[in-house]
Amino acid sequence: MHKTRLYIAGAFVAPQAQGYFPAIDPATEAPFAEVAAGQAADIDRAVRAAREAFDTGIWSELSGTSRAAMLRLVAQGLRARLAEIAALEVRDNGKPLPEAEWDVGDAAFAFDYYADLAEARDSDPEEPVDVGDARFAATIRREPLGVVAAITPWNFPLLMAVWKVAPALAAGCTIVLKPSELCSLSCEVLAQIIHAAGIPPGVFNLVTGTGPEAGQPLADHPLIDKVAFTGSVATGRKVMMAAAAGIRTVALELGGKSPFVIFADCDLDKAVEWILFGIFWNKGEVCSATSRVLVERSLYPALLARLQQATEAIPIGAGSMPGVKLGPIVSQGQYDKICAAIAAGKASGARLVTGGDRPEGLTRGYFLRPTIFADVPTDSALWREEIFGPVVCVNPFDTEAEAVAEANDSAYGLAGAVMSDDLQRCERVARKLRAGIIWVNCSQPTFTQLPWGGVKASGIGRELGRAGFEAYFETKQITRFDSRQTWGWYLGRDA
Ligand code: TXE
Repeated sequence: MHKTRLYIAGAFVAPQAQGYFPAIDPATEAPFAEVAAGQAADIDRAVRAAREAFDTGIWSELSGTSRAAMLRLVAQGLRARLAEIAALEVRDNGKPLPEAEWDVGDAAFAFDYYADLAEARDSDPEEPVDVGDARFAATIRREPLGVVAAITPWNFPLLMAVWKVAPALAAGCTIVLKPSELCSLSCEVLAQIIHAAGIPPGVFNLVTGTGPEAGQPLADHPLIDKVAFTGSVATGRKVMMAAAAGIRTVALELGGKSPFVIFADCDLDKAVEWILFGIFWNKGEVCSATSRVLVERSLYPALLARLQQATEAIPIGAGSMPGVKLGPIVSQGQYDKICAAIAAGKASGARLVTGGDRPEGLTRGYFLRPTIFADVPTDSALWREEIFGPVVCVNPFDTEAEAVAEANDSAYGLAGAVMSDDLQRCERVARKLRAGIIWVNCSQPTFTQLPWGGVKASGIGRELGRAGFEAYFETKQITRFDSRQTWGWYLGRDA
């Protein structure tokens, strides 16, 4: 069985304590690899390697163009191994193969995109600022902020890592990546590709391991400058507390319970298509999933009927099987968590329209039928808390104002979607929804060029786009006094 390695200071190494845990295929419940269980000592070595690589300037002082050339090699490496990585991701996470292929393609594109931004920065490193006093020449410089700790989740194991690694490396930072213990394997391949691209030792480091044993020591490490985290609110809070102790920059991408407002004037099939994609792609293990659907009352019965029929027709099975649109849940733990949420939902008085149990014939693997609840009490956990699985809540509304108020009545604010043939109405609602990401007449399409992140409990900061690049810089002002001039406050003008 394959045993993964850590990647520290340019070398693939075993964890110091020689510990391993199994990688489980969620479609069969069988172990298929042994994952290196990095611990505090490994984290310390990796952070020190990243610190040294940053401080010596072997990466941060290269031109953006030189960094870009290597990042483009990483993009090429990902494309060359796309089929292999996608298959690995399916085995580790359970997602349908075409969705895993999108992830790898998007990851490669992100390296190319941030290579372009690194290159563009070369021609524009400093911004002159007129301070209104001719004796001074001032500029603003953007400098790479230092050593980054990236702690990432299991739902898009490669892609969520790349959303941090690509812009951080493009900016000139060095990084220690700690992926989720549930899905670590694609990040080992990423390390191999980064190594082959010639990125200097210590610039990128990978330490796999559990949250408490590897994640927490990484978040706590005094030599890091920033923690970039994607995961649960509870762990995000711990990461932020660690950052507070060390006064370090923190970026958090946490969960959501995103609303999708559907008006009665829209095409029924288009609405159903986007509701399905909004909650069932990637098994609903998506932070931006539109898991609360609000439907204008006159369309509500017809929409529910069509949605039920289409949901019951979704092909379920191992992600590697052709035609499958819903794979197994990532792990036993996540499966149990979703089943508990469904049981609590039933007890809350919500109406179970379809799903909520194991599909017939699939006795092994963490398979769950796609689930619809209707008439959900809005004070229930089912309506308010993230489930992170293929479970959607659907409720009716009467007026636009009521829909907006209901949509915004959430602790979260990651995403929101609106659908109507009245585009002016869509624009109105888009502006009123309190979230970082709004989709009009669709749900979920995600572009590397656009900023990604949320408000309220959904997090702090933005990834992707230009904002996701700027997030890895610090701002420095340089104020230059004309030495031919005299300041003259203490020594007098003629001194
Ligand atoms: O998340 P954790 P889990 C939500 C989703 C899911 C729930 C639990 O609702 O059901 O979180 O998932 C690392 N110090 N999301 O338990 O624990 C951990 O090893 C430092 C939403 O997997 O947040 C992993 O690498 N790190 C989400 C990462 O944190 C720690 C994606 C995320 O794991 C740590 C995933 C600690 N003390 C889950 N403890 C999204 N926003 O997309 C754990 N980790």
